[in-house]
Amino acid sequence: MRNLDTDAIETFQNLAIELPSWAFGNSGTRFKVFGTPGTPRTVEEKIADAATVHRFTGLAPKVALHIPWDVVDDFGALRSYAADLGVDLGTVNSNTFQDDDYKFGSLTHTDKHVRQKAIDHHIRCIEVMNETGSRDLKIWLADGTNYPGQGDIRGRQDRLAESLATIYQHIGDEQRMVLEYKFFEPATYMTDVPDWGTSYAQVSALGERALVCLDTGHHAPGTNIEFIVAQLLRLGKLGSFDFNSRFYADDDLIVGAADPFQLFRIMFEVIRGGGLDTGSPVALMLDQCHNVEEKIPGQIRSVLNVQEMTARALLVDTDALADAQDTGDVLGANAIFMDAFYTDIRPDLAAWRAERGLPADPMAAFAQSGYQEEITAARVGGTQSSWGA
Ligand code: AOS
Ligand code: ZN
Ligand code: ZN
Repeated sequence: MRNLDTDAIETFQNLAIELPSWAFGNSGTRFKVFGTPGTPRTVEEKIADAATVHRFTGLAPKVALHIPWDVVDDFGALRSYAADLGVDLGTVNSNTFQDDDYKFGSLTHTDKHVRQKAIDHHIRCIEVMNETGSRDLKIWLADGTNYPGQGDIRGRQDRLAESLATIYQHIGDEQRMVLEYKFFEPATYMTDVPDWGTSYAQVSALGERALVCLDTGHHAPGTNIEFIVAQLLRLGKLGSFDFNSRFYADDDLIVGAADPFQLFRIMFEVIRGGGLDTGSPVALMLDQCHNVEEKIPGQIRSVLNVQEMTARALLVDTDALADAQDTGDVLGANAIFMDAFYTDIRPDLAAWRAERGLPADPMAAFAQSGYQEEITAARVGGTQSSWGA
């Protein structure tokens, strides 16, 4: 690959992205969920689609599950099914946001029975992980309040800490817990884990196998996300990413679609902080929904976008950059950074794929493969899966 030395190539080749099972189901807004022909009806069909993304890109060897949306009788069998298709089962996502009992909170609820129910759900998720071989339990909470005075902010933090500590006791030696933050939605006044600082404070109190999950769509406009990436890597507490992009809210759009330069800056800091080194503990996941575009090509586009910005970030001449930074050469440093971002590396990536027996143009290869037509014909009857079911 152009201008990449051996170390950079190794870093580049370490890129592996985990796909969310729910990206293959139908999703939408509160106004309408549009169905798509060929949408999976079962967990197995979602995994088959995820494996297809991996087959065409070589970039997506894992599928993240969501409990209870992806519940099956035999998770061990599901693991073998996935392995036969060439992928592993990845992060298990818990769900305490679709049950009436959680109207006023789950792990933070004032009623200890509701808290226990939410804790038990997470313990069940860990049991699933034991069967699927998954390393990570990802917790995103919808807990929060809509009106000032509605809840005791401090009390809710204390209950959250206690609930998380109970769950953490069940995390195995080879497993981890990652706590995702989000500054709004569904709660509108206060979210119980609104920012990286809160997530960091909560997971730091637990132990070294508790880490922060950074969803790129969960920040206020203008937030310098790459700074958060740099800081969490520096602290050794960046466990995983939920990649997506946004224009206005938690849009869950294709990563790199809204702001490729931001993705470049994030990948630069990931690389700078060792997040793509061999054996790195940082899991790169997507958390996306494809409301109007086709789902499998949507996922292919997403992983390719991450790959492309990773390659461009690796093009930064870091020695020259350090010199410029040390000598106060503001514009020189900026130019070195921007040169890499503006380098069109797509032909090099196409050649690199072809050398490895992958399609040079995965989007075109998928379109010509007939897979979409096949699943459209085969997946008739039954209920299409969707985000939330
Ligand atoms: C919610 O906004 C979050 O991004 C979560 O990661 C959530 O678990 C995911 O969207 C699947 O439900
Ligand atoms: Zn997320
Ligand atoms: Zn989100």
